[in-house]
Amino acid sequence: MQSRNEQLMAEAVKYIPGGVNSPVRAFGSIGSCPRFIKRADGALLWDEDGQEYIDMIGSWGPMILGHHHPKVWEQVAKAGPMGLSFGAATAAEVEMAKLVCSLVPSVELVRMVNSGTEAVMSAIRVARGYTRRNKIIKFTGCYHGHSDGLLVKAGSGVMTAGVPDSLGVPEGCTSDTLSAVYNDLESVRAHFSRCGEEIAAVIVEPVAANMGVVEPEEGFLQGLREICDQYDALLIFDEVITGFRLGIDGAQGYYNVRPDLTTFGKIIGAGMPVGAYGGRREVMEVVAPLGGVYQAGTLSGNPVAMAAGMAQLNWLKDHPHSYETLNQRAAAFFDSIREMLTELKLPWQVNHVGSLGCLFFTGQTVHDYESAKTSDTKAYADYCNYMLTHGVYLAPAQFEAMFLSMAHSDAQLKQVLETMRAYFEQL
Ligand code: HOZ
Repeated sequence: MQSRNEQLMAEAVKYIPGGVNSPVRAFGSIGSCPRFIKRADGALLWDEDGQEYIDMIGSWGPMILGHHHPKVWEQVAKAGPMGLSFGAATAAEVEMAKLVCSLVPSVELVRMVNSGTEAVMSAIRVARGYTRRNKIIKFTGCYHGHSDGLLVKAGSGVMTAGVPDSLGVPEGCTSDTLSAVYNDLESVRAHFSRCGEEIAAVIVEPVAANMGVVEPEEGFLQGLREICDQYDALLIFDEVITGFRLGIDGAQGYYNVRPDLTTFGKIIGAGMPVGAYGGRREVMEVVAPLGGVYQAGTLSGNPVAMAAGMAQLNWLKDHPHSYETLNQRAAAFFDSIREMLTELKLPWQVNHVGSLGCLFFTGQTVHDYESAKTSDTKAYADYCNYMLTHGVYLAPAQFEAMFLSMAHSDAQLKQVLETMRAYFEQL
């Protein structure tokens, strides 16, 4: 007999391409049936079959306080009845912008949008408009959403599906996108030596988290800053994943490097569809209606999304030690996986930065896209299916991260470790 998840998938494929609204959700790379999630609370999820999971994804990052946080929910419940969308200016947007600018020192002006993809697409346009240059550098394996110009050697879903670049993206859209190697400043310098005066910006995930998790090596982010300064190009940090996660001031605070522009994603809306881009006043002043770079959106700064996001950001601001606790707990968790692998003589790699981490099924250290690709994705699929069947909800793809939240208890993390151990021991 089919499970409810299977029944739903059978129905979904009739009406939705591949049955899902985002490819990674299809569970294709692990050869399994998607879990249709019915409800979530704290660090737990329940699917339509009633199976309970410890959630190690957290909606791909934004649920840093866990699901259904009372403070967030209280504000959403207040904002909803006042109106779902006005397509007009609201006090909440002003408050949100003020809050983001006060929390992230490099951001002096900020514009709300509806997703990380939109934020990055807009930030690139701003960088081009400000510098009057066209080329951008991105890093192989870094994912910046699915806008045309950035679907070049993107990581994540594209990497998992084995699609190097997307169909439907005309060459003209990507001809100004140059690829460099993550953690390799020479590969960046080579582009600048060839055509530095044409390069508008370098965009980077300060911690790469869409080819699995890859930490920037010492001096890498600082080196990017120096090269950009040398050539009057802008440095864009895509903090869709790291923003308000590694700390209240994101990766730029964690590594003490100040970008010109920053993009944020769903964490700014506590899981509601929100993104934002912001940066130096002088640069952001090119955005319409102040300047000549057009960017717009009826739903941008949506009142309910702003209420949810502000509740989460205010909570984080009012609990400055919460990051320390989360990062310490995460360090202990990822260290335990490493120790377990050593004890069981398994050669795999654990990469982590703060509450982001991942397990690569490779014996090589992973520091860029090429080394990430040495991971055995079949081994990951087997492991992931075991974990799912035993109540741990992991990303259904090797090249994604685990996201710990402040709602994960020691007992829940211990349970995840015990489930991993049970899997490793039966290999
Ligand atoms: N790599 C994406 C999160 N950064 C996966 C989520 C999705 O594409 O739906």
